[in-house]
Amino acid sequence: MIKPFAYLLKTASVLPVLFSLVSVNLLSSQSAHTLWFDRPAEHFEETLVLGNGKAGASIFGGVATDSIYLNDATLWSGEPVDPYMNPEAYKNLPAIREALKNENYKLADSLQSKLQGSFSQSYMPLGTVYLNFEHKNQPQSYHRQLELEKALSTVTYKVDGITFTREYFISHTDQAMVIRLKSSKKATLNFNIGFNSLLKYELATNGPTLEVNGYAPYHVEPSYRGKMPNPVQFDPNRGTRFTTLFKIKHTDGKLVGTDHTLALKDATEAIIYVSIATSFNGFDKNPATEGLDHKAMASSQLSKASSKPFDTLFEAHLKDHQKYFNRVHLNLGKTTAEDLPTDERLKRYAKGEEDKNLEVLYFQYGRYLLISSSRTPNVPANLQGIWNPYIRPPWSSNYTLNINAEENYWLAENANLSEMHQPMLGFIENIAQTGKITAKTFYGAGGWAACHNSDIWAMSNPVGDFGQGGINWANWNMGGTWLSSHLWEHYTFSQDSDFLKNRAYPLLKGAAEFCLEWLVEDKDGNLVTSPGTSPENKFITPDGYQGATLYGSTSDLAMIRECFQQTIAASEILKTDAAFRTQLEKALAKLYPYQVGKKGNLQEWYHDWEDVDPKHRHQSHLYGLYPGHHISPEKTPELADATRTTLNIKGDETTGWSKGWRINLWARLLDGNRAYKQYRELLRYVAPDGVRASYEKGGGTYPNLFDAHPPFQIDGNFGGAAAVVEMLVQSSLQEIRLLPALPDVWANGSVEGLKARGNFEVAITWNNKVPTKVKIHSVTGGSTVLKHGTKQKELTLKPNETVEFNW
Ligand code: FUC
Repeated sequence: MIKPFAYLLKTASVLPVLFSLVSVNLLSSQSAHTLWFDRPAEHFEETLVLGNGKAGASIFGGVATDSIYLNDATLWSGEPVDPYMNPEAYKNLPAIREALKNENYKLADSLQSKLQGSFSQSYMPLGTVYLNFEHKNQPQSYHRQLELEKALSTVTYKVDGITFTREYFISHTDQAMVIRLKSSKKATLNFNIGFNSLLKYELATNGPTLEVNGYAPYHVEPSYRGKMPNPVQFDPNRGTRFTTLFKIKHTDGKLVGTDHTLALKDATEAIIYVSIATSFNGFDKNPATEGLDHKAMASSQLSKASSKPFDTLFEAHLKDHQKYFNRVHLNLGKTTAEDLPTDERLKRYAKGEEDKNLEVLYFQYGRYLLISSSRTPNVPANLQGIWNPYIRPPWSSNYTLNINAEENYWLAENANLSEMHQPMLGFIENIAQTGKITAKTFYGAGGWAACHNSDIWAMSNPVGDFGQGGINWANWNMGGTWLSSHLWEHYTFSQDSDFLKNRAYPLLKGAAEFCLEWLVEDKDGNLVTSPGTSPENKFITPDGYQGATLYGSTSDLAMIRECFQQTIAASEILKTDAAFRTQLEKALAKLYPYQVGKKGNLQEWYHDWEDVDPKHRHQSHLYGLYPGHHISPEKTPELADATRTTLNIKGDETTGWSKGWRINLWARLLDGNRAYKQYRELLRYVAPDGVRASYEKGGGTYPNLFDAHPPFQIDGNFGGAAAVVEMLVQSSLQEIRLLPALPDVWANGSVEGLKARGNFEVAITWNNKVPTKVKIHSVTGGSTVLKHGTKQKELTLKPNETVEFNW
């Protein structure tokens, strides 16, 4: 329990210039690391969420009934995709290219609809567990919280003078959710467990265990297709199967089982163990006929976990979680903010009040969410991480590759959670397999390609239901090109040359091969994509046509540029493929160059055309500035100016993920105050509004600190957290910039454990915006140059060597 006054006294005594970074954070840990409320959740966006990277729980913490939404990262609708779904689509390319040559954009748009395949499948809700209590009277002193450092949620309240406590965590080590219930007075704990689900399922009790067996739909239509006949299709012989087991262990009282519930009467303490398993057995295995034995897995997990006492399970859980969470400490200096429930705190902050620990909390919450949602091999965090109660979730809660899936992983390396990047890296290996067929059948090219959407089946084809999808989003085909940058980024941070050689390079090469074959010459001999689009935007031609299909879209070329540069760098490091490298270098030199438009903006289209929506949330043509590296104020000042003008034309009002991206863009433009302004806006309070949310209202943050696109979409959480790092440390394989975009309001502070390229860990203490002490730890050995302002310092360190000095 938080004691607000004790906490205030402790924080007030913290001097920001202390170099002992760890102790500073221990002192300020309460409100920088804890979410809390004085009442139960009414809405999903008020729940406190837990996850072990596979199983997820959203806890309402109700008094008479506690509802907990359960999820499993591997429970999706659908079955393996047929990548040959439109085997002759590529035959339409000559006609599209001809239309573009003739500047007939309308015809090009209509022909592009022939380059579409099926939609992705959706991430499924597993079900809701209900804990029903026999409380007759109103509760008092209600408190529920989530401690990020412990990955532990707690609910406490009093009824009739008796204190009731519930503690919840989900162990990765033991693959089980554990709930301990206690009452302060003997034999007053009375509750039963119930379950229901939007999926097909059966319930049975077996001694102290409630058993659920069910299956997911084999097909779900995306929510944005609206009302249509039969959008959710079940077949008992198709789709992913699941088993969920609940076991009650009690020291006293009496257990009573009915067909559908388990009840415990007159107990003082009890533990509920929850075990979940699905039949998902990889993207290319039929989950009904070639699936894993989910029943055996669930029961073995349950028997192992329930043979251990609560404390043993919790200690192992804590050790595992803190191995990752405790790597990074951030202190932004003295705060005067009072300790309020998290929603009140957000509302107060929205009025412009200071709350530095809320800014730290949002950053650490991003790290917490990634640890909690990204630990399943080949199954990255989706649009909602792993937390989803809807059977037709917003945008299918899928992997949206034109920004969202990648943004989820922007903090993985720099916020020192490289292990959590692995599910995404494994997923890229899968999608490169279906993507080989997509490249060939849709685009007549070698290598591999992926498009706008994907799912657990690693689908890579352009979506749209064979001609129904909007060209401005459905036909984009740079998903593989963008994804491949994650392989290179993982290498630059980890310096893992085995990974580069055996896993990354073949995939980078395949992505580059696709681009090389996809490029064609324009009338002046420049290389361009044709057809191309710019994610979700539309242009207006001089004669007034509003279209999406053109040649040489800036974002296509930006992504290809970055992909070629990274593949060239990788082949140089590996001393391989000299001939292919030369091909890439030649193509790079011939790419249609960036253009600065009449407004001083970075042109989004080949021609200097107007946009249908100049304030559009997507800004893919700025890719070279962030997440790419080929535009910067230092290396390409004119282009950096043009990106700044584009951002100013767009204005700051935008959705959650888009804001997360813009903060990073402003940080790369070295404008800390503008980045901070947008960070504050990302933390703007948004009331819970479920799937009815409309994004015209702009993005922000829900009471439980979930990002509001709106609706809830987790990418803004991750993008915002990544941007905090980008304000404090930026790096390349040659240098580390200290405090490159520090906002004025963060004039004093300290950070420890951030990662820089070259596999360095960075700690900085700063005062009046200038570093005072710096500590660099080299994990694998190597050289770098530290920079701040005009000052710089060269460093060469041995593996595992640490240096610490006054700046
Ligand atoms: C793209 C975006 C939307 C949303 C969706 C998941 O279509 O334009 O804003 O993020 O993906």
